[in-house]
Amino acid sequence: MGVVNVTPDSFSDGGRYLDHAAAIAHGRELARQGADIIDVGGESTRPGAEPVPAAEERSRVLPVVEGLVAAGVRVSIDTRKADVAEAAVAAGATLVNDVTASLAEVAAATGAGFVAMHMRGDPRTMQRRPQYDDVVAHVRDFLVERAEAARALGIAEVWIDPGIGFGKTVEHNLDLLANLDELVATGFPVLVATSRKTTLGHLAARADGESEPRPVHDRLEGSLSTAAWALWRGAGMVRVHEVAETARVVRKVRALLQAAA
Ligand code: HH2
Repeated sequence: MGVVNVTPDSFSDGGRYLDHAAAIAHGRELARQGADIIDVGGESTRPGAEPVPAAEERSRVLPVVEGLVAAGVRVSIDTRKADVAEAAVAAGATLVNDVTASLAEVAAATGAGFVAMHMRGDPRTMQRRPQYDDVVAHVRDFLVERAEAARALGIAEVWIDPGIGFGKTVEHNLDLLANLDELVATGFPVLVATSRKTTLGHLAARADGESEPRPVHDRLEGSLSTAAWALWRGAGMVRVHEVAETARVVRKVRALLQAAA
């Protein structure tokens, strides 16, 4: 899954694809590089982000969804709002990627697939001292409950996603990645999105013995190594900004998994 953020303020590519033509060209390029799905979003959910009015979000994403669908690209809509999801599916999107895990009814009514992601709180406040007794069990139980509810509504394609960075400390995120098999064991296909996130800056500093976390544009190795890790541990999809590099890694991981089978 390749990311196209049609926003001025996304944490890693804000402002680069606010122009519709630039966003469509970028999405087409990511598809050419090997993305099976392009995830189009019109509202940043980075920590501290302010919500965007629905009309503004619709006007950012709908022309991009239409342009990509017309080019034969499979599109998912990354939104927290029912009316944005509905309009995007009407424009040809076939997957509702919902960081609040609350839009299953919209997906069911429109015939789209559904991604249920775990987030604690909302983006404005979620990084204020998040705490869990057992983050892996908490996230797994929440996702299974949402995914089963989505299935009960008749949705055939239901993904679960631990929501790396959404109301979680670096240790929580690493714990979730280390125990991904607990999510895989639920039987629902697992989507993992670590690409360029803060935890990777800390992971790189820890692994490489550096005192400062790596900045956002210096996290490619972290993105690739966590994508490889996630796929090896059984994830079915990774959501990434750097598709060409990830696609090359995915092919190697697949070959290794086949050799090990
Ligand atoms: N992360 C982001 C956005 N959407 N969707 C899913 N399913 N899982 C994720 O972890 C996830 C997501 C945040 O990344 P990005 O879109 O690059 O940044 P921003 O929210 O600042 O636009």
